[in-house]
This record gives sequence, C-alpha cells and structure tokens, in this order.
Amino acid sequence: MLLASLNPAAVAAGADIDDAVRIDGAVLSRSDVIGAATSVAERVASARRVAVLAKPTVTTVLAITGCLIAGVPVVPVPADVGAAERRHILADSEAQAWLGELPDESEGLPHIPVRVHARSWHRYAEPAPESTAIIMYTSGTTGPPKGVPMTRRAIAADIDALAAAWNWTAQDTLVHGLPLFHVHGLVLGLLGSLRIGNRFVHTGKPTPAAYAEAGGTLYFGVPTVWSRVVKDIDAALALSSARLLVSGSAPLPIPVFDELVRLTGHAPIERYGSTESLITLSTTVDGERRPGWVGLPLTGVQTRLVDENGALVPRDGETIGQLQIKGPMVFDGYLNRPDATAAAFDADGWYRTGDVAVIDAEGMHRIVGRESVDLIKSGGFRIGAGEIETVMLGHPGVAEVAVVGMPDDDLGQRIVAFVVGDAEPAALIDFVAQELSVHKRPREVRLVQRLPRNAMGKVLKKELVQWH
Ligand code: MCA
Ligand code: AMP
Repeated sequence: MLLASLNPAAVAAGADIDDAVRIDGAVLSRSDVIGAATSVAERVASARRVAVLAKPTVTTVLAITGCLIAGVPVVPVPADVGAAERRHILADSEAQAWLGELPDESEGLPHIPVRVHARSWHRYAEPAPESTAIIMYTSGTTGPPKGVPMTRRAIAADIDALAAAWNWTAQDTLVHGLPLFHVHGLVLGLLGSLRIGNRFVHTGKPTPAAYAEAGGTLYFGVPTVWSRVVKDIDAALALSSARLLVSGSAPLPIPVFDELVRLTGHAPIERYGSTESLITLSTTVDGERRPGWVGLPLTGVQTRLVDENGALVPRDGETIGQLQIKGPMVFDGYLNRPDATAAAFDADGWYRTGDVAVIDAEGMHRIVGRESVDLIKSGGFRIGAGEIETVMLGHPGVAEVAVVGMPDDDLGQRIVAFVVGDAEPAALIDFVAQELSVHKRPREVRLVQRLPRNAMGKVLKKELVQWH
C-alpha cells in the first residue's frame, strides 16, 4: 500500500492514533483520515483526473488522500495561483472537476465538495504501482509549467529510501509549514507521514516560532526557513530537542548550517532532488553531514557527471560536470510534452538534472549551480524566467524585459525584472501576481534604457546580474 499507515484492517485492530494529522487548527486521528478520505474516494472514483487547490487545510489533506485511495490522479494547484497559470494547468491536465476548495474562478469546471465529517468504510483495492498518483506542475526555463506525472511506485521508492537514510519511523513527529503543491511539502511531508505512520504537523506558515512550538522530532524546511530560524535564537534553541533537521529544495548557505549546529546542536541533513526525480541524494543519520554538500545517492540511485560532449568527468571532488541521474523515483516523462521529455533524457535513459555538480572519491555530491540562468530558486520555489517574461510582455507598458534571479541572503535568489518601457513597477508586479502565482511576482522591477545583448540579440543575463 502506498499510504501504508491508512490500512483499515490494521486500524480496526488497534493501530489508530488520535493525532495522525494536525493542520489549520484541526486534529485528525488515523481512522478519521481513512473514513473521511474514503468518503472522498467514493465521490471521485469515476473521475479521470481532478484538480485540488492545495491550501494547507484539512480539506486538501482529505481531497488528495481520497484521490490516492480511489486511484484518481490528482493535480495539486498552487494555493496562490493566478489566472493564466490556472487556465494552463486545467487545460493541460484535463482535470474534470475541482475537488475541495474552490478558487476565485472555477474556469467552468464542476465542483466536488469535501465533507470533512463524512465517513465511509468501503475498501478499495490498491491501485497498480505504475499508475499515476499525482500530476505536479513545475517551471522550465521557458514557456508555461510542465506536468510531471508521478507513479505510486516512484513515490513509495523515494519515501522508503529517505526513511532508510534518516531512520524515519512511526515514532517520529514530522513538522513543516511548506506548501502542499510541491514535492517537499506534499510528497515527502504529508504522503511520507501517511506511508511511514508518524504524526504529521503542518504549521500553516513555516515561521521559526511555529516550528519551535510544534515539538516535533523531524523538521523539514527550505533554506530560507532555516536562515530565519537561526536569526530567532529562542526558536533555534527550542529545536535542540528535535531528532533531525532536514534542509532541501535549494542550497543551504554554509553560515546557516554552522549557526544551526551552534544553536541547536544539530548538523542539518541536506538532501537534493527535483519534481522530476523526487529526492535522490541525501546525507544520512549516521554518516557525514558536510556543510555545502548534499550527500550520497539514496537506495537504487545512480549518478554521474558528464561534460558538454557527454564524456564522463572524474569523481575527484573538484571537477565540475552536468549531473545525470537514474533511479526508481525518477519520472518517465512530462505530460503532453514529448519534446521536453526527449530533451530531459539521454539515449541510455539518464535524466539530465540541469544542475552542475562535483562528486568526491567517497561519492559525496556538491551542487555547484544550475546550467541555465533562466531557472530561478527563490525561497525554495522553482520559477522560470521565461514564463514571467512572457506575461510581462503582454502588458502594454513593456517593450522589452529580462527576468533574473539576483543573490539574496534570505531567499537565495530574488526575482528582479529589468524592463524597457513606461509601465509603473508596482502595477507590473501586481499584473504578474494576477496571471501567474503570487510567489512568481518580481520583488523588484527596474526600468532601464536598454538591455545588454549579444550580436545575435540574446540578452546577456549574467552581465545584467553582475552590473547590478
Ligand atoms: C513577497 N511579498 C511581496 C512580494 N513578494 N510583497 C510585494 N511585492 C513582492 N514582490 C510579501 C509576501 O506576500 C509576504 O507578505 C512578505 O512579503 C514576505 O514574503 P516572503 O519573503 O516571500 O516570505 P514568506 O511569504 O514568509 O515566504 C517564504 C517561504 C516561502 C515561507 C520560505 O518562500 C515558501 O513557502 N517556500 C517554500 C517553497 C517550497 O516548498 N519549495 C519546494 C519545491 P505577508 O507576510 O503579508 O504574507 S522543491 C521540491 O519540492 C523538491 C523536490 C525538493 O528538493 O524539495
Ligand atoms: P524543484 O523541481 O522545485 O524541486 O527544483 C529542483 C531544483 O532545485 C534542482 O534541480 C536544484 O537546482 C535545486 N535543489 C533542490 N535541492 C537542492 C539542494 N539541496 N541544494 C541545491 N539545490 C537544490
């Protein structure tokens, strides 16, 4: 079973816990989750695909769990989604209904409400391991986000490999306050907990105070969360009673790693992955945790580094190469995008991560950066520069635009748009927030006379970042 702790027979035989899931002020026992999510399953069982506006609520937990019980692929939609992105996700995924929360605009789709207090004890057969559990949308360098279908097999393999690396057990209480529309918060956090059978606490927002109050053993955060924690000494001290602090989704700055050690007594676990591959590398509970390094391949994972010609690069801890990965958690291809799928794999089936890395003689990996400047990581969110540029060019006050990620102490990178035109910066920022997701809006719009371009007319983004 993918969600192994939600086994009705075991729960009926006494394997219930009162506080399996805490979220948005509510507490659900394991039998509450089974009964209510099975009731959702009955209502969606005939659907081909449904969309869930993934706010951090009980409704979202039950909606997604219900789809997984029924074997209906679920499309988590960013809670702060804007109009153009919403239309794209719905059209591309062919979702047939909104399950649970309704967005401002339903785009003509029917609504299936989630009844939080309804219960069903119907038993569903476990869907096939190769069937699609989730279709998650993620940004590329250009164009609208691409759908990544995740099989039940891949999700199970990833959670089990992480459980082995971290000694993650049913005795843990896992705490995080991350979005439920990405791998980190949803697949690892929520589904991981429902598979392993540990208590799960969602803090709403991942503030240092909320983490400190939650009393967990296992904490997940993006680097922005950890850099805020180390600035809040009381919160950091409270986390010393935890078992493991885990960082991922973006590079953890070495000073933040060191401060976590100093204040909490814990060297954080770092792990690396992507929407396409799930998590593939991690430091381990009883292995070395080296600041700036993301660890070893998880069970079943193979990695290699290649140069621009595809030749292997030595594992000497210094030579940089393009990171390629194989493993049971890696996806099979994008939804409706054979072109992008073909580009993502080489002829031998290695997944091209788009990251550049080094590997040392012990097999430890350090992520050096992205191959493309057009994929931005801000606060752990993956954001495509091209997607924002396309939207901004649709504004009458924008003649030319280049979007870049500028270094930022808190967010890793912050989105800055350089614009040739006469638009009002604040209005442009709002325009992006309305069309895409709020978290994709530029922090800053800078009006410039011209953009630096090469002889072919291509904007020189590295120069743009350096100049400013
Ligand atoms: C933000 N604000 C703005 C602007 N941007 N105001 C005006 N103009 C802007 N351009 C506002 C916000 O609305 C907020 O207001 C306030 O400024 C602070 O914003 P921010 O600095 O963004 O902080 P935050 O809202 O607290 O968000 C930080 C965060 C968030 C909580 C760390 O970025 C986050 O949830 N990140 C997690 C992303 C994630 O889970 N990624 C995983 C994907 P107000 O305070 O009023 O709200 S990666 C993945 O899944 C893989 C596989 C992996 O490896 O894990
Ligand atoms: P996403 O699909 O949102 O998970 O983004 C995946 C990308 O996030 C990866 O290709 C990396 O560029 C970056 N990433 C994820 N985890 C880490 C990490 N621990 N260190 C550095 N970069 C990371």
